[in-house]
Amino acid sequence: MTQITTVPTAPITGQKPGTSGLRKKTPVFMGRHYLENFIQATFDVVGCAGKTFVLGGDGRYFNDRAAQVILRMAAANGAARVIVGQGAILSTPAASHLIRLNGTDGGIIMSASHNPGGPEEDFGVKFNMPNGGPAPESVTEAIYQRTTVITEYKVLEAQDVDLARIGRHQLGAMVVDVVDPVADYATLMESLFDFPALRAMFADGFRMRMDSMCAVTGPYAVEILEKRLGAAKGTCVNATPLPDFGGMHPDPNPTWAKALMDEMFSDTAPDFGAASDGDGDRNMVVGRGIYVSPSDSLAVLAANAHLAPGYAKGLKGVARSMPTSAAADRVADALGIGKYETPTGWKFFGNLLDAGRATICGEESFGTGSDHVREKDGLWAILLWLNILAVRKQSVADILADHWAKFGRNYYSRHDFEAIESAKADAMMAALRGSLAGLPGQVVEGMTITAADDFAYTDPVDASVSMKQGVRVMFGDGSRIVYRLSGTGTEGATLRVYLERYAAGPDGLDLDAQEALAPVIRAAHVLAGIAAHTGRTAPDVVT
Ligand code: VG1
Ligand code: CO
Repeated sequence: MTQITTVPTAPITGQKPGTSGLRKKTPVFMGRHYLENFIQATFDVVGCAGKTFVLGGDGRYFNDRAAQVILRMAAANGAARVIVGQGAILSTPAASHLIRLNGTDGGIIMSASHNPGGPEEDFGVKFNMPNGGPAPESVTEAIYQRTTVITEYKVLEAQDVDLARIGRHQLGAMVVDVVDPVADYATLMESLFDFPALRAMFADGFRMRMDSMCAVTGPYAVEILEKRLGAAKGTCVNATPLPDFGGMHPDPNPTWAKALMDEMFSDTAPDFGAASDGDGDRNMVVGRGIYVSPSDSLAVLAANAHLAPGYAKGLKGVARSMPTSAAADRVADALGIGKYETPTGWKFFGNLLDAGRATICGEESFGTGSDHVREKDGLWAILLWLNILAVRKQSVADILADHWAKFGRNYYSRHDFEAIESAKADAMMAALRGSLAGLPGQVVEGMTITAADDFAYTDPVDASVSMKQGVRVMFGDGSRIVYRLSGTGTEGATLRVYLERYAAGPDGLDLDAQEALAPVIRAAHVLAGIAAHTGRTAPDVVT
């Protein structure tokens, strides 16, 4: 007979989920009662008795042991059934799909996404709702409140479940179904994209490099690209997930995916390059000799999605996070479909997708996705690009040039200033917020400020309000600067400065983004007093 133990505990400060779940240094998560408190608080808020959940993670250090703890706690709290990816592995989009496919009551995803992993790096946990999407602020806030008053948690006294063995297991009265992490997801992709056309393209010699950054998409990419689509062996690199991501920073951007960038800009570059992040929800796409900014990628995907079978009927609407460039808005206007501007974080797209208002969503932070799941989806975006390339039979560079010629170009860049002392970053943001009222009418770098505010969002579906989502400064020529502090970091503060400038064309469409944005970048430093407040004169990461 297995026994349920009730363990006395006390609140641990700081268990407040950020942009995407609770993320902390791994040793913090492994500390006494830390994981247990957060999981019990989650079950207390969302309910557990009689329910079915999905469980999986990106395979980072502590993923396997955390899964066993969560399973024992789910069993002790009366869950009926948990569906777990083999080895406790599921990419975030695959977890979202399994939650929906099986009509479950939600899921727990173990990941700190693009943050490095390992004994001294980052770990994270988040709860996703029955729709497959990240819990909205009302739920994460309730979970946080619960962590501040928790007095006990329940856990089953039992041995580990053998998560290596696919099939049905029993944990006390709870059923544990261990499933292939890839199969259902691959089937979903096959239902959306023209696999025969993609197979033909690869058979014709199309070459690609897919860099999974030693993170979770490796097995998904090998199965779909190499096995089902016939891409050459070796197309997928860094395809074995490692607990510390091979010491890499699994963030698919030009800085951290430098090897891919170097390859794509070399003489031997293949036709197409792509990378994905720790948990598989982000993507970077690169053409031969050309980088595609995520904001442009969203716009190109929106403009061409109808070329893929899953979107042949057209899109209902396009949604982007506020800091993402307005390039997608121009496509929505041209298509005569809805456009939405939400706060940063995928949880804000859920209602729009559920309500059928938006079909495709995207963020400047290398996140794109659609209503096929309720998370952003790295491989989905890569496959949609491949489908578009297969139909249009043009290079990435030509597709971008055509797009800019038609819609104009929103030059865009994000500058990150990492590991700033929190007090200094907070002081800078406070001063900036205090200065907003006086900004309109001022001229900086020859550009007149027309509006300045702190972005607030009212959800058009449930009317929930989210305040203080980022400071925006808008200029008469359509340029824009956005400032916000990251909500996913685990060390100090990261200041994100988002820079945008519109060029209508036909001239001036092929400048280097940093050059085109130079006056906006200078204005951003002047207006916020970045150096005076933080001592930083140059960003750590430029995307
Ligand atoms: C960042 C990105 C945001 C993204 C979030 C989660 O958040 O800016 O767009 O949704 O990460 O992505 P922040 O608060 O650090 O700016 V993932 O792939 O880490 O789940
Ligand atoms: Co991610």
